[in-house]
Amino acid sequence: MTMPTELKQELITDQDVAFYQEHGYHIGPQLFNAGEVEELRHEAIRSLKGENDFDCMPYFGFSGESGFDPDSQEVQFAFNSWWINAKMRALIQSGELGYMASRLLGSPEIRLSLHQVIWKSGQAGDTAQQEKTTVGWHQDAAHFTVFDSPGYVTAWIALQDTDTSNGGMKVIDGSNNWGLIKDAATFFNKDLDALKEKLLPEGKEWVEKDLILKAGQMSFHDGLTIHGSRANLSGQPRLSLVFHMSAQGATYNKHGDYNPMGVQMGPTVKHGDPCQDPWFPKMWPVDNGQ
Ligand SMILES: O=C(O)CCC(=O)C(=O)O
Repeated sequence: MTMPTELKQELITDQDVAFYQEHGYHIGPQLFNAGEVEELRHEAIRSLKGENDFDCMPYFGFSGESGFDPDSQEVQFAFNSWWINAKMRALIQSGELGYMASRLLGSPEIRLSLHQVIWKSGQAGDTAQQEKTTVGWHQDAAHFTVFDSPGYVTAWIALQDTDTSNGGMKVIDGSNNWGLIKDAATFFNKDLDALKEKLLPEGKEWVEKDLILKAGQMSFHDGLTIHGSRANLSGQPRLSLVFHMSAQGATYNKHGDYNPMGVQMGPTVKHGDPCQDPWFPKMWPVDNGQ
């Protein structure tokens, strides 16, 4: 796909890239209008239910296995719904996400590592129930050690206005420059205070930034940026699309921690094999376009 220079400049500027490198996050454009957000919500919910546009089976780990329950007070996921959903595939191939990721990571090629639909329920309940939707402070790269990658960036697309009232994302300013922290694969640990104590390196400052987004807008955070989110107390679900993308050169790491993403490489994978199509689709350049 060829993307006109004006469109590229509209999507992301040199200042945005410099900010990202220093702070570890970027508030991106509102790429989708109200009608498109409605469509994406519809397709996201179809994905959570395991509804299939193609002949393959859903990637394991989607809520449909136990039945998507909109009233559940647990966070619910559809992992790699691009396998089964035409709209999610189109997003991966559209070029915009991949282009912005290539600028942020300074990488000529970008591949998808993992895609998630995340449903964070918003039912009021007792405090213990509400805290079930807390996402622990973690680094994405710590969850992805099954690969050796020069870098990761995650695009997080809000499918409703999102702020602290509905459990919006928070990042720790500048933590992208603290390196890979030991035992930081802590998405499912809900004790935010204990995690802060564990993950904060000596001599560093913990500054939380809220990623406040309009419906259809996206944020980006680096694979090394510590991030998490508090409970959704809004009474309405918080729905988002997440694309974890890798810089050029990611390979399988047999010494990494178990992750179903590694299983995608198949039973004959060898240490050092490249992550490639079809499991890790190229998001930039698209059709050799620049
Ligand atoms: O949606 C959330 O609250 C957390 C998502 C997350 O950890 C991520 O996008 O990397």
